[in-house]
Amino acid sequence: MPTTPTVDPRDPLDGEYCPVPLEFDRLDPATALQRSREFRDDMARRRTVRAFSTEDVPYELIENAVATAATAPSGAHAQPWTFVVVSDPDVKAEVRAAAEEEERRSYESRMPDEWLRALRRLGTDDVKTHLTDAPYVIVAFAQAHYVGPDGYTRKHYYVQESMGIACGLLLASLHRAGLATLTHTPSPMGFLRTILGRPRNERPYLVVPVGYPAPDATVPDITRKDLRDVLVTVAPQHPPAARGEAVRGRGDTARSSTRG
Ligand code: IYR
Repeated sequence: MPTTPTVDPRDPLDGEYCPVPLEFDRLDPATALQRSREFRDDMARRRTVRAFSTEDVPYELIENAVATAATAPSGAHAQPWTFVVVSDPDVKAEVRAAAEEEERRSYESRMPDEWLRALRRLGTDDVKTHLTDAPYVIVAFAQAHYVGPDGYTRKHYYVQESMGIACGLLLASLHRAGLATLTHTPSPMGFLRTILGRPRNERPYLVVPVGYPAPDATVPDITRKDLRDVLVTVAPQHPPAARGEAVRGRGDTARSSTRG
């Protein structure tokens, strides 16, 4: 018989399963299709922007994006994230100076040639004007552990995955609100914890400058992969007798098919 772990009152994740009815809106097929297409087409217009206008943006758009990010699923529902929204010009300048110092070293000597070659078509370098031009810089921190007020600690699970999903939602919300973003990862970025005064259990995960694009902003001429190159379906074959006969498409395995 497995032993039932005792509930530790110091641990907010400890507790029994208390089921409540699911609230779920079943969409009619036409509405579902329309919403799905609209979201797909809108997200396809998102571009990573590196040149920002200094024009302010409504704070509520930022707040809503963080609230949306915080709806992400997370390991054991631990919600292991903190989003620090920086608009103070002095703090942005401090972050920029520290980021540029690290990036200078990276571009000059830390990044191997292969990496530098992969970045060439993106037009990046060690000058990070976006960190001071963009009216908001959101820094997402990942909490490796829970730390209670009494010093009680417990590991968080699937932190990388949880953070990735949350930041994806953050970017989607900001884009839907008509704002431009940059997913920026200065490396290493430990300096952010110090500058922003975050506790030791938090690691910087992603820096997201947010604002309107500069009027003369440019983006690289790059394309996204074709759906056929990223989507593999494993669907029943028709007629059923044909099952087991592989239908091969691009990038397929013998067990899968490109048929939807
Ligand atoms: N962190 C550097 C380099 C960089 C790395 C990748 I991977 C990118 O997609 C873009 C940039 C920088 O921010 O410039």
